[in-house]
Amino acid sequence: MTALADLPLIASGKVREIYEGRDRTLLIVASDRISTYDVVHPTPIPDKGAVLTGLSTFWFERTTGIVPNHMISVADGVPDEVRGRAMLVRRLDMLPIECVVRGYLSGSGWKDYQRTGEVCGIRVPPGLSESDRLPEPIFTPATKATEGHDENIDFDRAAELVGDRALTEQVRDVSIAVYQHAAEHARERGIILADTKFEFGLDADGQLTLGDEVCTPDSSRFWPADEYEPGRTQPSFDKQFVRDWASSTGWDRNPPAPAIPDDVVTRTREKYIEAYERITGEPFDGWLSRTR
Ligand code: Q0Z
Repeated sequence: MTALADLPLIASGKVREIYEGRDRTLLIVASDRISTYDVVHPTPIPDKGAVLTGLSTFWFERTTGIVPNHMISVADGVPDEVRGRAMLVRRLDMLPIECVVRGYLSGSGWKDYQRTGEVCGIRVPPGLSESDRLPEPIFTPATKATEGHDENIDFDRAAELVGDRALTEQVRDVSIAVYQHAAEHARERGIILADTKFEFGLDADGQLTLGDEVCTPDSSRFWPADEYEPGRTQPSFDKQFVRDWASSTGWDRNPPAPAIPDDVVTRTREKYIEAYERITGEPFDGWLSRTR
C-alpha cells in the first residue's frame, strides 16, 4: 500500500488536498478542518472529512444514471492513514466554471436579485423574500477565482469560457438534474438543499464527467427543514453552533479564527454525523467499516 507521504501534492484548498496517484488518478483528501466566514479555525471537527467523503460517495453512486463521475474507489488504493476521508478519482480536464444550482434565494443570488431582479441573467419573479423557494431550480454559473470570491456570470459568458455552447447546455441540464435529485431526496429527510456547486471535466475520451465533491455541506447550503422561515437568513444545518459561538466571542471575522471550545466541537461533529445518517439512511459507523 502506498503511503500518503509518497504521493506528490498537487493542490491544496482551505479544507482539502489533492495528491497525484498512478496513471491519471488523483487522491482527494478531505480534512477535518472547518471554516466560518471564509476563515479556517485552528480546531478540527473529528470525522468531518469522513462525513463529507461518505456523502459525496452516496451521491456519486446514486447519480451515475444522470452523468458519469470521476470516482474510482474509497477503499482499494487509498492510503491507510486517510481511509474514510479520501477518494481515488480519474483525472479530468476541468471546465473553467463553477456550476452553481439554486433552488432558493440566498447568498449572492439574493444580493443580485435585490439589485437587479435577476440572478446570472435569469429573470426571477418579483416580490420574493430572502430564502424564498424559486419556482424552479436555476443554473447560476460563476468564475473560478484563484483568490477572493467567485464572480457570478450569465450563461453566455459561461459558454464563452467553456468554448462550446452545446457542452455548456449539457452541463446546465445535468447540473439541474443532479441538484433536483439530491434536493428531493434530502427534503424527504428533513434537510433543505438550498443550493450547490458542481465542478465538471472531460475524461480521456472527451466525455462530460462530474468531478470534485457532490452535495456536501461544504459545497452546498444545508438548512434544517423544521426551522425554515423565509424572510430571513436561514440557520446552517452543520455550522450554526460554530457561527453562533464565534459571533458571541466578538471575533471580527478577520484571520486568525479563534480556537473552538470542546462542547461546540462535540455538538458540531454530531450535526455532521446526523446529516450523513439522515441523507444516507445508514449509520455513520457503516461508512467507517466500509472504508477501513
Ligand atoms: C479539482 C480542488 C483542492 C480539492 C482540481 N478529477 C479531477 N481532475 C482534475 N482536477 C480536479 C479533479 Cl477533482 C480538481 N480541484 C478542486 C482543489 C482540493 C479539490 F485543493 N482542483
